[in-house]
Amino acid sequence: MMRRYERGAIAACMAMLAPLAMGAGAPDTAGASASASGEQVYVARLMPLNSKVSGAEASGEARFQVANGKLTIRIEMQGVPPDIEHWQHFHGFKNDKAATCATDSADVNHDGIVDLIETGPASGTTMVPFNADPVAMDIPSDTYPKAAADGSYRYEKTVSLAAMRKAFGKAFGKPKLDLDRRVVYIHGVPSGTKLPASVASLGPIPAQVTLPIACGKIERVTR
Ligand SMILES: [Cu+2]
Repeated sequence: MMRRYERGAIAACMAMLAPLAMGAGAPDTAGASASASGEQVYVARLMPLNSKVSGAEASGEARFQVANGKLTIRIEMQGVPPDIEHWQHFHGFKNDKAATCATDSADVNHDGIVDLIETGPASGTTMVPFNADPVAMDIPSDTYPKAAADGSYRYEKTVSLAAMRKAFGKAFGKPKLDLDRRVVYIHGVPSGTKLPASVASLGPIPAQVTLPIACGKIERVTR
């Protein structure tokens, strides 16, 4: 008697909940490609830019792993100007526009160099720094990685995803990082590098520091 009553009640409940469950199913489906742990991986393959100026064919990979409430950023570069610090960030747009890497055609003043400002139309603005403390969102800092004498470096940092989203939201109006709409830029040629006066930079920062030397579009990797 009791058992039958319970079964009936459960069936009625399920019938009532069915439309709700279907409605709630949509976001679940969208996240279905993530693995059981909820891990998401994004990769950007970095290709050289301005190699005529840098004298280096900078290339490498940036990898972003989202898992267990953390974001781990790993960047490995080769062929970059050695023994100097290299600014590195993801760049993007505040709206939903997807950023792409600037190409030679972005050199609108035809000085033979695609400077940071000229990357803007394709790549948007400088967003998150990959330095000692990405969450602090301090773009001008001296805590970016320094390349070894062989022109390589490796960077790895794990941050709280919640803290990163909060800082990002404060700076750009919404907390979603939207990694697959961003590009990664590596910057920097030696301070003594002669550049035309037409090469623009970020405020008072020397153009040698912000000169883009590699770029890669971040893409979601299906696992
Ligand atoms: Cu940058």
